[in-house]
Amino acid sequence: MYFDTIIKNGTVVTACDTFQSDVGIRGGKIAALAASLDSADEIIDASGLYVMPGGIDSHVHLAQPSGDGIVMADDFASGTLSAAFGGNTTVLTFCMQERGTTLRESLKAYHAKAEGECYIDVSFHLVVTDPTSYVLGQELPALVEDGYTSIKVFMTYENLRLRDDQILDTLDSARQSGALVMVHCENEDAIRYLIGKHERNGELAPKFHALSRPAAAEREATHRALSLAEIVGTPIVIVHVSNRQAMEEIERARKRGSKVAGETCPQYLLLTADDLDAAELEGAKFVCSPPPRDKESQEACWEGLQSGTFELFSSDHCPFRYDDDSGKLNEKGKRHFRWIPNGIPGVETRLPILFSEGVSKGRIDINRFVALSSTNHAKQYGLYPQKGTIAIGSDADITLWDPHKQVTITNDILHHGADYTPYHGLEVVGWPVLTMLRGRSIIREGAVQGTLGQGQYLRRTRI
Ligand code: DUC
Ligand code: ZN
Ligand code: ZN
Repeated sequence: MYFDTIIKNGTVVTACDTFQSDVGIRGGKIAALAASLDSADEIIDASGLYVMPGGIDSHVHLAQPSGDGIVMADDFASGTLSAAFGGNTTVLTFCMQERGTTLRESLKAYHAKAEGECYIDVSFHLVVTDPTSYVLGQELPALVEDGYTSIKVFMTYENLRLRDDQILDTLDSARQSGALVMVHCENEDAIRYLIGKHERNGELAPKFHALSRPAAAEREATHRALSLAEIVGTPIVIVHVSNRQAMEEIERARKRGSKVAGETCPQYLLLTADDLDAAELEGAKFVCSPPPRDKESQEACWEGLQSGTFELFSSDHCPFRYDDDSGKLNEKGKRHFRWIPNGIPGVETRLPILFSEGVSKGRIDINRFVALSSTNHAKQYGLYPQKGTIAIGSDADITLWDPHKQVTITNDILHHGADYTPYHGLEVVGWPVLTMLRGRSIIREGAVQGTLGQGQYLRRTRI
């Protein structure tokens, strides 16, 4: 058999197996796995490298309007390029419904932003902020049919949050149409109470962001989201879990029979609330929600990645520039933590961090790495087996990984639009050396080989 490309001499890794095999690619798909393949237009030597399914990051924010003169640091072009440099071949981003508009209107705007602007494949989660009877009764069922099979709801932020009755209605609509609901769990009323208290005390530095969003506010909302989902009888994903108390809520709900997936992110493994207390206003670089906690919480999150409390490891890439009037240090943000935009960059560093801190340091094995960073995302969000594995018939979305390459993370080696990385100075072992999308190299040895617009929009199936 003749192939377009053969990847030779590599070690293929999937979520369950590790084996020596050549990979034959034809028409953008994996066409053969065999001990030795020879005839192809191009032969790529993968000696000493892992041949893994491309990373799938199912929690990425790109080009979201952020109001008040704040601008997200990545659009679809820079965000998907940065993701590709980090070994990813698919990102799932958010399409944010603005209150007073419909989901279709929001989708039109996001498709216009993404069209022709992506280096890798993308698909959108729908953020429901205005669950009218039209949105839940008419739009959502039709959109699920059209392949928009996941939605996100917020329990915090005044302009985004849903009340419990709205969450119940949204969960019910999702149950009927087969959509999966992701929930941002933090108790808005408790947070507003604490923000008010800090304000009255004149406590306005970045570190008070973390103090106004304690683990108890996350735990309570996690418990409530799980209870509401149990009452409706529909599966949910608890996103960006930061601490043990919230994890225990997930585990308890599972013991009661609920179908719930858990997600955690690099910031909860490597950062703590102390980072928000850095000198001057440097702490603003680490403002995200839920905030990073403490060393014990980091340990808990590792345990969750090992034990299965978490199936998903995502970046929650939500980039803002630091030293910029339209970013973290906007005029109001310099004076009050409340106005520092929430979110940190991380789409390019997610895989190296999980590999280095997880696999190289012996906390997880390489198959668990693939499951947490690719396969489970594809399964959870209706892309499997087209994406997320190395199997005959799957898209040839492949990352070649050098397990020994040592890299010190600094912002100048990254390709996102932010002017900093929260992981500055981190030394990692293991780095992607080639990212291939549907059989075409996009990034090879640190150089761009792909073209803008080669990424496609992915319709997804119900799970
Ligand atoms: N939630 C997210 O999922 N990302 C960034 C900010 C937030 O609150
Ligand atoms: Zn969130
Ligand atoms: Zn997010």
